[in-house]
Amino acid sequence: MGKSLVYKILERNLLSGNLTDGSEISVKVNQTLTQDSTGTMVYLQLAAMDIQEIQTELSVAYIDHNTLQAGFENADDHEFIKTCAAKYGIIYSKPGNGICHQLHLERFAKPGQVLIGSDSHTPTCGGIGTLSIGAGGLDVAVAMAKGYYFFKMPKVMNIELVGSLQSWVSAKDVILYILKRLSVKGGVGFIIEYSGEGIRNLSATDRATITNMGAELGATTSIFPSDEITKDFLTKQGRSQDFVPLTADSDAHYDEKMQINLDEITSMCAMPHSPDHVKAIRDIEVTKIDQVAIGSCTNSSYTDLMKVARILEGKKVHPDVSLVVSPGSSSILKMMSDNGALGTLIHAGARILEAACGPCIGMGQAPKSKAISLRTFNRNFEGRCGTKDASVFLVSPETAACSAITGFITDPSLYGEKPVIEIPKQYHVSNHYFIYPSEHRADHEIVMGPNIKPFPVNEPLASTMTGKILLKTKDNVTTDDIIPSHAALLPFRSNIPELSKHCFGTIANDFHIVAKKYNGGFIIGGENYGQGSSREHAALVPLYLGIKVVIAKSFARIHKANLINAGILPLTFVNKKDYLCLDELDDLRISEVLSGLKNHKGITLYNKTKEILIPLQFTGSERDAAILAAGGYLNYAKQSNF
Ligand code: MIC
Ligand code: SF4
Repeated sequence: MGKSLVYKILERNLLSGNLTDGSEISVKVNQTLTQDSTGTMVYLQLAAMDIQEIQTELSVAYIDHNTLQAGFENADDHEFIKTCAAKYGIIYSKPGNGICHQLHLERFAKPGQVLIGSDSHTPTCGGIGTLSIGAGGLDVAVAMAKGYYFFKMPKVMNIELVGSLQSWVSAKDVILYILKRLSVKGGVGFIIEYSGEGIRNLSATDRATITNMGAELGATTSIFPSDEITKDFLTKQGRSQDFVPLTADSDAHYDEKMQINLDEITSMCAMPHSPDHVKAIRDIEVTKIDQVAIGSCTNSSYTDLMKVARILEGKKVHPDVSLVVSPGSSSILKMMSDNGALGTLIHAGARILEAACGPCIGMGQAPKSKAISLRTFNRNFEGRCGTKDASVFLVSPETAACSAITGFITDPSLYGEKPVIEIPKQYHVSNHYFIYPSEHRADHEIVMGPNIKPFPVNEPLASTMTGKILLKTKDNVTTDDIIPSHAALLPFRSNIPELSKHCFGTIANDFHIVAKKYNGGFIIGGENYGQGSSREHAALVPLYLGIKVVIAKSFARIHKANLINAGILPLTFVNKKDYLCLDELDDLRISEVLSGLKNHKGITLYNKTKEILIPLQFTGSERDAAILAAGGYLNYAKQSNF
């Protein structure tokens, strides 16, 4: 039996364990990336590890999420990250340079390497054959400090793409179509590997759009082979030397297989408030729109934005629509400024934003109350745009641009001739926004402004834990629900005490008050608890508020790892229907926790209020159990020297 592409890369980087489904492995990490909203925590943790310099071949600290300097807080965070980068030997990407995933794809990612990033959309670089995984901040700090990453070997799913895309249909429609078929849980426990003759019709950035939104499927990562198209992209970025050809063997073994005929896909739209709530645009009723936002790590490449400019050429944005465009990188912005496309967008009435995440993470451009906002982004969770009662629809750049002109959600195929884009022979490449580390690292002092507060560190796990249920949630609770991210809160990503006042703010306003009143306690979750982002604040803030245990029907991968790293016990129901036997403010007790974890015996929950016993289980590795017993990864690291 031949090897999959995933198997080949992991085999080359394997440090411990074996590559069978479900076993814990550790791999050598070649590259890491961080961005500012998770980065401050990563660098506080890295500093706590007391290292001299990083062990990875290349690490980059991007500033892209929070570039709006409405107070001193963000500037403090940026300076802190910049000085850490200089001290430890990390490349620093200044604000304005662009979105981490787009920039990393353009400048640094290499086919066949392993990249770990403190952002859930790190798999974007899978578009050029990099095995790129989104992880919690502490995992990324450890990857930099020690050069390795531990995770549970996922299953590998092969998606074979056949046929070719219809006119006006693009990569975004492909991934929305896959989300419709598989749902936000469909990729959980899998790495998705694409193959088939259909991939020949997808550019490197098209492929990156698809791997980017593999995060929304819940997949560990997604990857495309590295072929002539990859080579062409790298060559145009001035990096032909980074190309290596990489494909799966023709008789490769996969745990699951699926075939998708690209010809069958039409323009798609993810309806509010979930990326898998997908419909074909032709099946949606005529919907008038208020805002169109184009950009984000999903759709901000040169080709995406050039398509938009061509569609808007000689046209005018509808009077009732606000169109905002944020390029993925400063290079794209420069090329569009040089070739006149920027002028075309401005002439049509678009608002041009900085090359950054911007509206995707609610940093500005919150739409008006009850607005209908059409976005080329990857997430449309309730309230994420900054306006609680707004409805966000996710679409392709083609659909977004045509709709901006007509003023309602428009199937682009009804619009006329598809624009033809000329790809330049060479992309603009500039180093002016990067600061490369110097030789004299020891001379650098880390600067910590008043916005940077210490992060909470847990205590070793107690064998008996008691407390009340402080909150019971429904299925698919997102990290945005646990710790909302918007313009008012993002400046406090390095300030856990301040952030804690907003924990679960969108679903239980007074959660932090209740948590303080009862001195912490338990949270009960439904399926896929903690889906969405990699932000470890969704574990650190509950830790700060005294949460000891989260019991759910199932957990999202990165969030579960973040809970373990924080020393919060993630348990699941043996019988999911027992979820119904727990109510808010019930008094709970679990005992013999340590032996239960160690021997995989299971843990029994006693609901004192209802006088019933409920069987629970812990589904982590032995190493996870040891981390929990020590009270989180940092304590564990001190005890065991990792
Ligand atoms: C997001 O898209 O929600 C973010 C902001 O990029 C997050 C990281 C974070 O919460 O800081 C992600 O996706 O991991
Ligand atoms: Fe930035 Fe949005 Fe991408 Fe997150 S999903 S990295 S906020 S552009």
